[in-house]
Amino acid sequence: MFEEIISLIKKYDSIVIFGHINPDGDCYGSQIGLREIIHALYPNKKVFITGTGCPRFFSFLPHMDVVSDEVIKESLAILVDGNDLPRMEDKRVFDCAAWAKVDHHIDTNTFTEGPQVVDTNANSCCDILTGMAQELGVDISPIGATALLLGIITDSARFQFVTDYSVSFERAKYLIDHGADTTNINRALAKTDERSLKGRGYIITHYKKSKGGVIYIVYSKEKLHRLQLSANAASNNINLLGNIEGYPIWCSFAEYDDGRVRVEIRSNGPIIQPCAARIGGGGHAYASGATLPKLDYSVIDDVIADLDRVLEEWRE
Ligand SMILES: [Mn+2]
Repeated sequence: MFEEIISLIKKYDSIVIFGHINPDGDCYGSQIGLREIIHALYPNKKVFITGTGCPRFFSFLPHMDVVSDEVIKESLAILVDGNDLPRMEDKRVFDCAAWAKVDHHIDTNTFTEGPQVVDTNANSCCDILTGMAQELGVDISPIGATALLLGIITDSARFQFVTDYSVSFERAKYLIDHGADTTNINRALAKTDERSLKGRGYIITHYKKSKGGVIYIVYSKEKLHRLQLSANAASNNINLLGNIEGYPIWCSFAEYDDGRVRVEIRSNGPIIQPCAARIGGGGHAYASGATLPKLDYSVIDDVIADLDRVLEEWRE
């Protein structure tokens, strides 16, 4: 499964691992985990991770690297947890010498630059990379094991989705046997503060319901400033609107300081990925996102109307 990527890795002394826009635990964990796998196989290769990563885990996992433009140009780029070059956070991914990809998102078949391993049945990209370590007989380091377990735990929201976790649990056991630090992962994930508590209070008391029964919330940047919340932090509260009986679709719209709007859509009923694709986004069947160019309430009404329609068809 990984032969083509491995033979490409062999050809390059320098490798840069790219993660997606709005990096999450799976993206950041995949970057570190893959670097540890490559280091275990080829100790002399230089492997860098680029982007902002997830600072909340920096107390026990590595910081991101500063990579010069010169290094980028001579490096193999490996994309993790994102389906194509434009999805990557560090846009210098376009300047690399060659490309490969490992991902678990719905594949749009637009990535044609090099070998790829895509498994849309995998619960996380870290699941796939753990399978890679096992298949190649890698003795993964405790840092790599912790990073990969972080992605398995966060992308499954701590194994709470309705899906088959049997393979993930086997992989998690392999990682724990290799020294994954579950205590620090759980402490970092449990940590909160008063500001985020107030943010959660806001969404629970201010969400709206569409005619068709879609639950949603819109955050203007003025509102976010008053709440002292970033658009990303607000978007990450989306699942507080989830699993309310009778409301299988929930979504949020959060305006960034630069005026663009982050859209997150979730479902435990109809498949909503095509709705996200229609506004230029994508993701998974039941968890997708997009970015709108500006806060336009008529566009938001259109998105909600589209979701209402999907919901109505599903109910029939
Ligand atoms: Mn992921």
